[in-house]
Amino acid sequence: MKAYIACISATLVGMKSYLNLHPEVMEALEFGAPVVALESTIIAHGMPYPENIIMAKEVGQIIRNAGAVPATVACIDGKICVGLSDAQLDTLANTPGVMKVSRREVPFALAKKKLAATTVSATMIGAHMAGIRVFVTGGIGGVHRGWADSLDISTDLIELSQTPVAVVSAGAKAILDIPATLELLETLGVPVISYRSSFFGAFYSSESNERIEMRLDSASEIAAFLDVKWKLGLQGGALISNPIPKNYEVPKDLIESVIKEAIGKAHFNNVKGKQLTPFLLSEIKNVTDGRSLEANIQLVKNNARLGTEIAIALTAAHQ
Ligand code: PSU
Ligand code: MN
Repeated sequence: MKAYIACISATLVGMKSYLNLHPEVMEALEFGAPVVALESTIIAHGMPYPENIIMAKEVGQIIRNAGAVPATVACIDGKICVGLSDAQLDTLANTPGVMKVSRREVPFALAKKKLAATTVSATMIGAHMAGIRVFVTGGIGGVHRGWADSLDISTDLIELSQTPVAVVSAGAKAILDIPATLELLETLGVPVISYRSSFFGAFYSSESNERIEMRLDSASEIAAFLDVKWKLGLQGGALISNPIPKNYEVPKDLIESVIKEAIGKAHFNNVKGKQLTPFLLSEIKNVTDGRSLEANIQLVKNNARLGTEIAIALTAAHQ
């Protein structure tokens, strides 16, 4: 028993030596105040400069105004940093060649002291190590169209099945095979909660064609759901689909032809693996004359508002 405890605490000490909490985040967590995690891939690879840094700062402000502490996650100087300074956000936003890390690359980025942006999976890992239970992104990665040939399935889905963090997302990116993404989430036992809609969000558009059974209409109901799931000891997180507000959406038919064209261009240029998602997002932005980028920014802000409400409701439930 003693050896077992020594082993566990050695693991914790080891883990903590790679974790760097921003003092504001540490203080909030110590006092049980609400904290909302944010990812950095969306900054370094998901949007161009300077829209990316403007978005990052505005989203942080939205979370603060609503009563929580924002904690962007990234790998910097050999640490998983949870909560970044403005200078660190600036560096991530405008340094060329920032690495994109998901679960498997995190140890490489730390051991080699790379400047690395965390995807949904790596951000969930950082959030969980810090003790944060709510994480806001734009749209999770999922099963790519043509998966039967490429086997390109984002590790975000596997992470959701094993790491206890709730991820607020505008459904899944429309560039994906959405029905297949939902099937795999079901197989993996990941709850998909739909906020104020009976349909799964399609990122740029508020509704995909996929119905969601578990609809909840308030942040407190979502917090209650999460509380039950975690009290039952059921492993993993949950995906909260929060549709983009209708006034900012790009209609499904319009975006679909743009997506098909972008996927064709990716094939032609042999763009694959982790380069594929950033390539498609940037192509779609160019073809829509920035309309898709504006939608992306607005949906992240919308997710930040809901994520903060959930984080507050969760801390209230635990007091
Ligand atoms: N949400 C956005 N833009 C993004 C992403 C999410 O609005 O760029 C990122 C997330 O980091 C997600 C990644 O984990 O896209 C998916 O990458 P891949 O398809 O290579 O797994
Ligand atoms: Mn992939």
